[in-house]
Amino acid sequence: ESGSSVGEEMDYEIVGIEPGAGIMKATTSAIEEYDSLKGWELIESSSAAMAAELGKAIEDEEPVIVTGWTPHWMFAKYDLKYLEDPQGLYGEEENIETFARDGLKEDKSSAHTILDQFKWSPEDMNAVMVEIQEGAQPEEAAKNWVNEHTDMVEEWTNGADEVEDEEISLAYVAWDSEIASTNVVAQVLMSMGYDVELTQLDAASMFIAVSEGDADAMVAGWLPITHADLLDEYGDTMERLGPNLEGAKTGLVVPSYVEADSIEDLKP
Ligand code: PBE
Repeated sequence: ESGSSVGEEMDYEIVGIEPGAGIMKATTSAIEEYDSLKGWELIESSSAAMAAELGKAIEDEEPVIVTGWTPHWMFAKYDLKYLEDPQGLYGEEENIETFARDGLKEDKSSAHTILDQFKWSPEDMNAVMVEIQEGAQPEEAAKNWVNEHTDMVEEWTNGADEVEDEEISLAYVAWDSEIASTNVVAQVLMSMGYDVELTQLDAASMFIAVSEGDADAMVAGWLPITHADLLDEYGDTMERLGPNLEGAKTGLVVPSYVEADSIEDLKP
């Protein structure tokens, strides 16, 4: 075959996000496990910079490969595909799960009830993400979504009493999906009278904060694969409240014009 390979055109670089994200660990394994990724490099970046690089490459019609996930607004904005992962390193479907610190149920039962009942769909999360991407402040987009979905919010707050002068802290990571979910939950807790503090951390620090009781809860645990190591390490010292979203996914993502369908189609 003549001409440059897809890999060559991409400089054998995968555009990553924040170090510490599960998808960065999975991609490091992928580079070790797939012969087709021999010699490729995973570039540490941030979620925002990754999305910007993807957008720029698409504008220039150049090949690019990023660590991606759904729900994410970039699938609404661009024509993208996941590269097949025959070795299953990124897992199949992921759930996003809610975790509370031990004792939250006794200390702040109303918030605990709401966190336990919080559950929405990828489409719901996507709507909030798209509005933020189009320029709305996260609080504003979350407030709008909450105002337009009173039926769902009623389900989440069912059986929870309004409170006065109570504080609650939520830890999250600056992934677009978690900015959306955490702000929506914050708006609902605020509507019930809570004074909500949001703390932005990296993935491990988020698990540590909840496990040590420095944060009351988080809605950002991706399982069974993405945060499996963190669950292993900190899961015993927190309360697992179960999925708040089903049907999430992570993997290597390319614009649909890239001539590869599987990780195995890339060339070392
Ligand atoms: N993500 C988004 C995270 C979980 C949520 C896929 C970037 C991660 O890889 O840890």
